[in-house]
Amino acid sequence: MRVLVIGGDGYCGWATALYLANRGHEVGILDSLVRRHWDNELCIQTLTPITPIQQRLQRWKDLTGKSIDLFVGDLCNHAFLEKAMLQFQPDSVVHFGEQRSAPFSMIDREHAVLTQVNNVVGTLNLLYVMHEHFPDCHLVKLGTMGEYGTPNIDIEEGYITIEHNGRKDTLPYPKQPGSFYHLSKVHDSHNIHFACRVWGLRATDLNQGVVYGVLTEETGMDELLINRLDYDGVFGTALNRFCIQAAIGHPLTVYGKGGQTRGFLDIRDTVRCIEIAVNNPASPGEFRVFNQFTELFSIGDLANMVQKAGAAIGLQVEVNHLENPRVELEEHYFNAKNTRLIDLGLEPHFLSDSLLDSLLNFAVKYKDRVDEKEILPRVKWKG
Ligand code: NAD
Ligand code: USQ
Repeated sequence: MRVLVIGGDGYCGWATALYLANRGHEVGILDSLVRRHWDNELCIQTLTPITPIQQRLQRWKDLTGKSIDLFVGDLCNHAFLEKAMLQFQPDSVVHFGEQRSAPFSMIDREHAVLTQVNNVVGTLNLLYVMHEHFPDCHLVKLGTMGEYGTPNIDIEEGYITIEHNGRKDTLPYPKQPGSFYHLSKVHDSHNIHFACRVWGLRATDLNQGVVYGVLTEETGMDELLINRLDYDGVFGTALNRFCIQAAIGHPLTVYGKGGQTRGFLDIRDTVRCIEIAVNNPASPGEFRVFNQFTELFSIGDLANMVQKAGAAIGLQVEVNHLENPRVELEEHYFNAKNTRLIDLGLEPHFLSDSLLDSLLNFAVKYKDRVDEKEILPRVKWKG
């Protein structure tokens, strides 16, 4: 299949583009490289030294003989997007190309607006190009588990059947997101659902949990193919941050009580889930939703696991409970379904199976690149 990976220079997108190319798909990458620009603006760097996209792709070609087409430009520029899609002629579009940090979206009005315009307008442009030129193309869109929030009932995969005043219907699951970023994903989901209903487009919304890990078979082939690994207080995510904090002897930064429970998955499962979605397209007019995570953990549990795994490799890890910069429940019920990808063949990697050690060892290898000033959170939800 011809698969266009939008956001293919980013953490999930880079690993996915190489994985799909290695499994015989014809892959293109479309990316504005804006994430590298945001890193520069915030004066932060990934733990790992990532090379420019052109160099990465040249190395991939030299190693494997496979080329990946590159389109550098902004999804929010409709004319650019239309031209790139007409040139590439995708059967599937995998869309990772958004501003994806909750803290970034909560910095101030400007960053909230930037996040929502970038994400919602980009996705809307894509829907229009698909409607006008590629009505049969399958959209695989990265959503987030955070769209649901933390309701006091079980979370279903996208839809819930409700009985009300003696009548029954299956409706989109209620959304209570926790940041302007997470809200942008809800707006996307509504727009995509509408485009499927009205224009008959086919789409899969992957409500992904927090991704951890850095190595996939392909990104581990060569130092020049290395993936990014964010650890700073804006783009770094919980478990990746904890491992890097442990590696440099910084106390782990648990926000508040640490009872916040989320869905998590290994980046090796991210790439496999995308492959499953691409190989099993939604039907015309179908807006399909999969919850894409493999295990549920509370933040406090994760900190304890990192502490234990650290001790096993000789690291003394302290756990700190910081005042929570976010507004969120710190103790709550959380039980989300995740059977649909497993039914289609996903065989999860589990955190307990040595990943923690390999992630910690990786963090130790690059620890000299860490800027300690960037560890503590610097964005507060209440401003
Ligand atoms: P990332 O920031 O590493 O990568 C995103 C890429 O998209 C970047 O290379 C960026 O330059 C590009 N991009 C952003 N806006 C663009 C635009 N308007 N036009 C073209 N390119 C654009 O993010 P990531 O961690 O790889 O996340 C990818 C997707 O997966 C996001 O949509 C995110 O919401 C979702 N997701 C990520 C995680 C996680 O833990 N990392 C968890 C759940 C969902
Ligand atoms: N947290 C800590 N300490 C830290 C970092 C985070 O306690 O040092 C807590 C947060 O308060 C939150 C939880 O860990 O309760 C998760 O935070 P996170 O920064 O790891 O993840 P989040 O902001 O939710 O966003 C990340 C990705 C986003 C994706 C989302 C999936 O950046 O793109 O959509 O995970 S989910 O969380 O399922 O919505």
